[in-house]
Amino acid sequence: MLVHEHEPFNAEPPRAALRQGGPTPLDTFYVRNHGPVPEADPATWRLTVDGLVHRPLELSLEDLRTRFEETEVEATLQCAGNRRAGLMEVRDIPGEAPWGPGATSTARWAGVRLADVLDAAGLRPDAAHIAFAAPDVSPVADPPQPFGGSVPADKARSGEVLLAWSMNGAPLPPVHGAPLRAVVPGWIGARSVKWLRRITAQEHPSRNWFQATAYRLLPAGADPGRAGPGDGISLGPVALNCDILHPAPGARLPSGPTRISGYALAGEDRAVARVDVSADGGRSWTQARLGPGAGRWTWQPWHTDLDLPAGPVEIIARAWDTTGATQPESPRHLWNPKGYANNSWARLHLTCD
Ligand SMILES: Nc1nc2c(c(=O)[nH]1)N[C@H]1C(S)=C(S)[C@@H](COP(=O)(O)O)O[C@H]1N2
Ligand SMILES: [Mo]
Repeated sequence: MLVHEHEPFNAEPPRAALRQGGPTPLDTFYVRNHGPVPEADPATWRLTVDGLVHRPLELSLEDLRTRFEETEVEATLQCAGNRRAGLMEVRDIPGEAPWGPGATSTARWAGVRLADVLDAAGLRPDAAHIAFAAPDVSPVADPPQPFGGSVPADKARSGEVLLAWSMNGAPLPPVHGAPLRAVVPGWIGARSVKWLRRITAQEHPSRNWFQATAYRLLPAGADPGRAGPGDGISLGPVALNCDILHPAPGARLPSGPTRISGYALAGEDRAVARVDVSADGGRSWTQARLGPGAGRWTWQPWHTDLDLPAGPVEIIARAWDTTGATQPESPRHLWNPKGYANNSWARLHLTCD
């Protein structure tokens, strides 16, 4: 892992570790923490469901396992800060980690559907948002506060949103949210709240600092130190993205046929329709081969073979989604003061002999 920070722990897998696609091994899955990992005793741990519900609930892990059907969803999580390093090449972003393309990983998550738990609680018609709260107090927040966030009730009631206790068939590791976390496929990782303690149905989106103030797209000229609740654009569904995982950046290779591979991800209700790869600055494009193994909520591995000339080469990749949208060409057009949602074309520089 490439460790960005030890306290709190923040790390991403190197490109080579993500290369095989499919579920990411647990010891390789990226970690994004804003505070210390809270300890929880599974025996005394309780989940509270309250707010605009007819029947507030207090559930133990045993209650969750016995009262609701267990279900599994394979889903990719992607941090809104993924590929921030590309934005930092345009202009520095002080105080934020220079994430490469590895702030994203995929797992088979098992647990119960949030929809089933909300049904048991009886959502009132005025419940428009479902808020998640955790106990990890982050000193980054102003004022310091536990991590939280919300999703619209429609998303919360869709079958893919889980309260998960297992990852790739193993118990959820502490660093990934044990004993229980939300998993919100298709949305920025920040909404998949770890160490979940409380679910609140409410009329308004979460006022937690991590939703009201952070994880928002500010205009390029804004001072992030002065941003307050509601400033900028709230990030929700993941933006269409892709990156190149192989060869490694800066590699020296023999010229000739070369395998280029990577991942693409389309958020929420879109899927990856095509990935184009170019070795001549975008004058000509080759369509990469997609798959196998992409599910409704997972990244799309892709590869192609290009005949590379001798000398310095720039490889470019861009994905298209099922709505016909593609990625923006340059991080210059996307730069924002907190460095979120860099989904510009992937670029890789190589030298061929
Ligand atoms: N309680 C809590 N939940 C959290 C976070 C956090 O710091 N605290 N980080 C969020 C962010 S920004 C991301 S991208 C994902 C990362 O999940 P992972 O560490 O399991 O990869 O968790 C989200 N859930
Ligand atoms: Mo994140």
